This record gives sequence, C-alpha cells and structure tokens, in this order.
Amino acid sequence: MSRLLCSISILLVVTLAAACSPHQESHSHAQPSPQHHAQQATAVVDMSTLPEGLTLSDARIRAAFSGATTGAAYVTINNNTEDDVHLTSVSVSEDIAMKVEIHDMRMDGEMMQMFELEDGVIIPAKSQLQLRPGGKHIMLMGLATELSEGKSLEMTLKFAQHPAQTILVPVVRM
Ligand SMILES: [Cu+2]
Repeated sequence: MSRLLCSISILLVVTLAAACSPHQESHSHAQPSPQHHAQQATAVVDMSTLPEGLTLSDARIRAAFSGATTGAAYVTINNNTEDDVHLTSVSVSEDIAMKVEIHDMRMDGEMMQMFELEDGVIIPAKSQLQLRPGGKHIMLMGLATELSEGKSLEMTLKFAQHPAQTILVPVVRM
C-alpha cells in the first residue's frame, strides 16, 4: 500500500516538475541572476582583504521607534597591526539612510552634544576603537527604512589605506 502511494507521489512530482519547468530553464541555469550573486557576496562580513590583525566585531544598529528619522550604529575596530588605521567614512545604501556621519560626544554646559568627526577617526597601532553608546558612534541620518529589531542592514566602512569593508549589521534592541 505504502509502496503504491509512494510511486503515485513520485509520478505526481515528476509530472508537476515537467509542467512547471520554464521554457528557458537551461538558459537561466547557465546565467545565474547577478543580483542574487551580489547579495550573497556581501551577506557575510568579508574581511579577507584587510591585513591580518585588523578586524571588525560587535557591529550593531540600535532599534528605533517607527517614524524615527535618525539612528545609531556601533562597531568595534581592533587594530592589532603595527600601523595606525584611518577610518575615513561610513556609508549605507540610500534605501537605508540619506547620509551617514561619524559622531563624537562632548559636554556643552550641562548638555551632552553630538558633533561630526569630518575627518573620520584614527585607530592607533595596537589599539581598539569601540564605537559605542555614549561615545563615538555612527549616525544614520534621514532614515529611509525602519530600524526594527531582527533586521540586518549592510554598512560599508571606508579606510584610508585599506579596502572598504561591507558588513551585515543586525538591528538590536539596546
Ligand atoms: Cu550622533
């Protein structure tokens, strides 16, 4: 009985597969979608082109309330090389935010204020830079997407002497 059922379902699958297979199937196999390919290539942190000893860790974006126009992102840059590293800027695609700035904080009277580090940040040799809440951070301005928990967004870090690094950053509640 079960063998009969099994062969019936195999027949069904074969029939369905034949019915559903598009005419240009062999064509699409020969040419995989380039868009899909690009997404896969940037879906993981790719640090293969950074020198050994220069690593990125603890990347996260703070979840924001619906309708927020700005957001904050954080990452730790570990510079275990013999040379200073210069993080010049950070970018995201325009469907995430209009503009990205690197910010620092300072006291202005009683008020804590943020200001832009237009030249980026130098991470001295054998040191670590933590972009973190209350300190230097990455500011996403003119949000074009909701920073809702569970999302992951691509962010690109640009360095003066090293190739840009695109990382996939999770949106987390902080
Ligand atoms: Cu800021």
